[in-house]
Amino acid sequence: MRALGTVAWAWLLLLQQLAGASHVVYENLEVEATTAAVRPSIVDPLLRTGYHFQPRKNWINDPNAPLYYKGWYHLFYQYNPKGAVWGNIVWGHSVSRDLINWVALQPAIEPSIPSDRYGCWSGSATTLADGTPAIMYTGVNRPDVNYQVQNVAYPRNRSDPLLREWVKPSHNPIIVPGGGINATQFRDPTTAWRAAGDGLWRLLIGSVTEARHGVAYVYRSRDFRRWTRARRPLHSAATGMWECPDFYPVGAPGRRAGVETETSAVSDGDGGSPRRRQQAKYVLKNSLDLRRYDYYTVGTYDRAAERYVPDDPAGDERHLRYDYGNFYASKTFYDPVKQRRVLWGWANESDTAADDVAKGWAGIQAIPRTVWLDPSGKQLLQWPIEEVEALRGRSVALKNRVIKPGQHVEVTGIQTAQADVEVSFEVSSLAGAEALLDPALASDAQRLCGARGAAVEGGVGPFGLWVLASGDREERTAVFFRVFRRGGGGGHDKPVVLMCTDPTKSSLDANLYQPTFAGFVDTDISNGKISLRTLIDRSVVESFGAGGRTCILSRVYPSIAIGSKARLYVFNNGRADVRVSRLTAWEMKKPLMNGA
Ligand SMILES: *[C@@H]1O[C@H](CO)[C@@H](O)[C@H](O)[C@H]1NC(C)=O
Ligand SMILES: *[C@@H]1O[C@H](CO)[C@@H](O)[C@H](O)[C@H]1NC(C)=O
Ligand SMILES: *[C@H]1O[C@@H](CO)[C@H](O)[C@@H](O)[C@@H]1NC(C)=O
Repeated sequence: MRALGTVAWAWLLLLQQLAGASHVVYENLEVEATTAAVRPSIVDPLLRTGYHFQPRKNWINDPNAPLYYKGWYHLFYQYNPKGAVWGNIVWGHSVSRDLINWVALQPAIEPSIPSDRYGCWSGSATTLADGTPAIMYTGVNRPDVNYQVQNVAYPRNRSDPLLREWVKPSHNPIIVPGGGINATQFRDPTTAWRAAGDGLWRLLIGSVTEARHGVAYVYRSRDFRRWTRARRPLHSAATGMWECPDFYPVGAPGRRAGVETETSAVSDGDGGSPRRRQQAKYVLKNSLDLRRYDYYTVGTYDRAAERYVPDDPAGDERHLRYDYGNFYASKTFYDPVKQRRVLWGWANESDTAADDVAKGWAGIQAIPRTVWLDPSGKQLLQWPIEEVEALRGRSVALKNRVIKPGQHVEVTGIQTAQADVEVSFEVSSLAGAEALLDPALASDAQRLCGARGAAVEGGVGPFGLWVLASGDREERTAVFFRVFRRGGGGGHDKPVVLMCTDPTKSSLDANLYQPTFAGFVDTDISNGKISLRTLIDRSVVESFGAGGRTCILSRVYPSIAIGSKARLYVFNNGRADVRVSRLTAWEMKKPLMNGA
């Protein structure tokens, strides 16, 4: 935000006005969404998010084709211009200088040709050799069935840094299902890459086989126009339909710098020698339609065989997740400005569709995250992009504060409905950790957290934060850790750390989808130390455990803990003392957000 020059700001403000005007036009076309509401939403207007990405109103889902072009970040997204439920999908389009302040433009892609008449669904951007971005997306071309084909679109005016208009060439569609592919399950093309010296582009399309295996098909092309399917898919696993595949190289373990998707035909570019590229690890992510979560593995890309091999042979079953909460249809892009890989993901609402209609909006994007390979090489680390820190305002801190068993401490002095909290905990002793004897719970974080929620006293933990809490703490969302030891291991096993978000007391309204969300944290807690960062944004609680090893985004709708009534506490419901070595909480300002 601070980096923005005056000229850029003038631009943003002008665009903001233009964008506002365009929304007025839509209002006339709108089916009177609000008259359908028979009762006001239980969701208070103050629960609309302050700094998470949202259009001014209506429904959004998948982030599409994130890219950087001539000084601007672009985000496209599945958007219903006519209401707050899924339908009438077009590609919403917003631009930003810093990934934090956003200005909405006219939709970039709308149904207009035979091969997208009944839907313009998700897709990705590829930067071609001459620097032009191309968008590949899924079109629906039949009214009766969701028959899916892939289309391409190019900017009308390459000199326009805002890429306001997109042209669909007449040779669309450029990929149609065939050769046994189920045409209703064939979508979400990835960013294309050129890996080998053969000069061919490659991309993936998500699908499912007759045997119900999720599959990522490889298509190749010399000219970005005629595409041929490779004989074998890049990868496949017994999980049901793969939506929104994402496939990208990552740097060496522990190296935060991202690696650009290979797009130059000569493979000796700035990514190093072909040999070094061969050794680079890759990530394959798929959005599992059946489970509605995003799963990934780390592995290698065998260019000769055009196959991806996960490092962990059980990886496809072990199910590492980007986020153990509400986070789906995600997509990364390489940011050439800061040389990092940035992850966007969609978080839906947890209220009812009737509430969404009544409140007029549904869906947000999670705060963009920088992703890189953990030093162990086994998983990714994720951290909110540094730009979000420009929104930090007034702050308060706690230092060296011991929280005794059963105690809690309120963090006072700032409003915490819209806040960023960083805390370092230190557990006095791990000796009292509960034994984890039930194998069904030991392998299922979600069930474990459901059985041992924040209110169930433990040995080491539960300890953590109560956020969006009411003054009497009747209402609160707990974000916490709990440490276990495995039974029968002779006491030498590494302690098991569970991270959990428990929203079961987040609202007095019982009519909400409020499951506990949890993941294990692969961290060494033998020195007793663990950190937590939580981005609180009115109806969003987005948490990063142990430096981004485990992430959980949860949507909550307090009835009391709204606006200035929202409070923040540190709690300890275990039998071991927990020291807060340091806690800093910042109020978060509101950025420009699409004219809202
Ligand atoms: C293309 O975009 C540039 C930069 O916005 C603008 O100056 C120019 O007039 C545009 N050209 C056309 C044909 O619209
Ligand atoms: C294609 O997928 C749809 C949706 O899952 C399913 O109902 C249909 O039976 C499938 N068709 C074939 C030929 O497998
Ligand atoms: C988000 O909403 C909840 C509650 O309606 C559903 O259970 C989830 O499946 C849904 N998530 C996605 C990704 O659609």
